[in-house]
Amino acid sequence: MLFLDTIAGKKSSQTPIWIMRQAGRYLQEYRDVRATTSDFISFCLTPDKACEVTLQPIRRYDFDAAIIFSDILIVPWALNRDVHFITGEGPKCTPLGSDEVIDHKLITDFSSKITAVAEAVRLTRASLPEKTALIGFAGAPWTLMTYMVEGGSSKDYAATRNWLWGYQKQTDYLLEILVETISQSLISQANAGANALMIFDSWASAVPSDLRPWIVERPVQAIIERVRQAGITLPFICFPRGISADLPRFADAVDCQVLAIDQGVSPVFAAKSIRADMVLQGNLDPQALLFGGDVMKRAVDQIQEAFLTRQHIFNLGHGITPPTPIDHVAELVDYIRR
Ligand code: 1CP
Repeated sequence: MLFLDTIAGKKSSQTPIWIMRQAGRYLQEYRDVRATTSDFISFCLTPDKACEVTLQPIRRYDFDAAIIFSDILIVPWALNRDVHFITGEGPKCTPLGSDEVIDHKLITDFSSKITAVAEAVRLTRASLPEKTALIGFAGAPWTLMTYMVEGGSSKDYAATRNWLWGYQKQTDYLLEILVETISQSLISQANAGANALMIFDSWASAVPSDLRPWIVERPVQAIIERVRQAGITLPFICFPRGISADLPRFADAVDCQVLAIDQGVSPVFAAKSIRADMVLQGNLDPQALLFGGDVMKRAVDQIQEAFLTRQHIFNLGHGITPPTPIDHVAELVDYIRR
């Protein structure tokens, strides 16, 4: 597998490529399968449908890696938060109160609620070409905490940031529960056949820089240690989105093999400042892919030039957006493999 070989440090003339949110609404075939189940959580927890939409972008573009179709909010859902998705508005749930206690039984029974995800991983691994890696994933504790505390998406994460200053014990309590349940989720995906594990900290930028060791770095490192204790040796990909100048410190504190970087970071800075053994993944602006053509190709050239002397996995800096023309994705893949 070019994807795993690159992570293992093998040199190749080819750069592996996959794109975040490669299964999703920009594909007509995704929209067709998605239309068969109105409730998004039920859709994620139907193994044959999750498997089918995971395979769709691989059939079309032969990416070097597939990412299992699921959602980071399956973890809070499995903790009995009333997570539901409202079309056009995104995820919603009842905000978690700072004095609320999470029933310990939910943690001990956690794995039994997410067996459908493991089944989807098993089915998908069995259907993928041998050369294509399968990525299992979870949200990071902080990013999941923002949805649980805010009750959905947020612009400024004010309620969750209030916890960091006013409810530090409660923050530690919640982060600990999330470390345990996220670890269980990743362990079950690994045991079902995933080839790498990715942790999405999409809203890491909302944590003040000086608090990131506590809120961003340590909980993610705790998950990696917990998964390693279970005997799992798969590579980890971490995506602490938007922390820019703090990336080198994150890389020193977290024992992952791949660091995914967003388009807010200069590839030249990343290549120079992040520990040399870290594989870097990213970081084309999704809007450049939306435009395609020479504008996109020039941006790709700059990224590839910056990472010439480093192990690199090509990706976007964040997920592909629904209006992106499918031809532009083919153009990008062809250009990377030229
Ligand atoms: O009905 C639909 O099709 C809803 C759109 C959608 C999709 C396609 C959602 C709702 N989730 C997903 C799948 C998904 N989510 C995947 C698998 C698909 C793939 O990557 O190919 C993955 C990896 C995620 C991860 C995810 N979900 C993240 C982390 C990555 C990122 O983009 O930053 C986050 C933050 C979510 C939350 C989420 N899921 C969906 C919505 C609308 C949101 C809210 C986003 C927000 O708060 O702005």
